[in-house]
Amino acid sequence: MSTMSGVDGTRVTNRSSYSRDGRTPGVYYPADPQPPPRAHHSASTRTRKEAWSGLVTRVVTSLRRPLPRVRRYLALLTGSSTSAASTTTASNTTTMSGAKKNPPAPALHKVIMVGSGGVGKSALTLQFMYDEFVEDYEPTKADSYRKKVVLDGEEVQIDILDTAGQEDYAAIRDNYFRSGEGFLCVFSITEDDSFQATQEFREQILRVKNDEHIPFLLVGNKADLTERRKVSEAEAKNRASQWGVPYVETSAKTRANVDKVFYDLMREIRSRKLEDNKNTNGKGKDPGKRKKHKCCIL
Ligand SMILES: Nc1nc2c(ncn2[C@@H]2O[C@H](COP(=O)(O)OP(=O)(O)O)[C@@H](O)[C@H]2O)c(=O)[nH]1
Ligand SMILES: [Mg+2]
Repeated sequence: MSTMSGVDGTRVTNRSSYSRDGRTPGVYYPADPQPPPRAHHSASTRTRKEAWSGLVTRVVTSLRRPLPRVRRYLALLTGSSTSAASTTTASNTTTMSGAKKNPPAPALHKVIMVGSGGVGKSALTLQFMYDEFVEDYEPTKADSYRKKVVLDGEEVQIDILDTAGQEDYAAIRDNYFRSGEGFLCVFSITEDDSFQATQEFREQILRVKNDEHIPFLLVGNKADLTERRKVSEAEAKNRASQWGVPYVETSAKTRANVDKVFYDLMREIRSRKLEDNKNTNGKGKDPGKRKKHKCCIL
């Protein structure tokens, strides 16, 4: 092995022996009329066939490297192609959609409290909402409350409209009723007038909703005041069965059956919505056919 300096001063290292004229193959000497042929072009070291096959190999290798990436991009763009590409696409979609999609909002069930003043509509609502019995609640105040609850393992929201006072104006009252999906019709077992008034509330609701199967519970409140009872359980049950609705006695004071009336009503609303959905999907009967209550113009 020897080391020589080339014309430009760069070091040239040659492991082969010198050629006969003492020059190193592959090195250009300015005295030459033509640069000498490059060593690998020499027919003596490599045949023409080998040169071609080497060139083809290099081209194929350089093309092969970016191909998988190009193929993957194409697959993403067209949504098709190789199994590897479709697996990537599918898993990306799942991840991306899983991360982007918001969880569905819990179902909202709208409940309306109706009944004469002083029967305990607000006391029942506040007991259900905040677990407390309010002795002196503002009698003329109408309020709406919303709470997340778990109904048979499913998280739902209940919206309670506690009506009062304004329902004297028919237009306002009708608007309230129209927005309701279910009704708790409350009377006090200590006051017969409040029991009689339930008949009118029922009629108003049926007229506005035009649906005699609207989710509805008859509620006899103040059940703790047994010594002051004026409305018998049998009488109330009889009316409820005439209407085809459940009758439940409650006490906002002791909390007896408070949760029950709200949860039972939500269950009715929920199954009613499911039934309506089935009907609108064309699998059941026409929801209009269920509405049997007719307006009577006198
Ligand atoms: N003992 C007893 N008193 C009740 C009960 N529910 C309500 N009250 C009382 O009855 C009064 C009227 O109740 P309120 O909820 O304001 O009636 P609303 O007008 O229907 O909303 C209040 O003084 C309450 O404390 C109950 O279940 N038992
Ligand atoms: Mg009230």
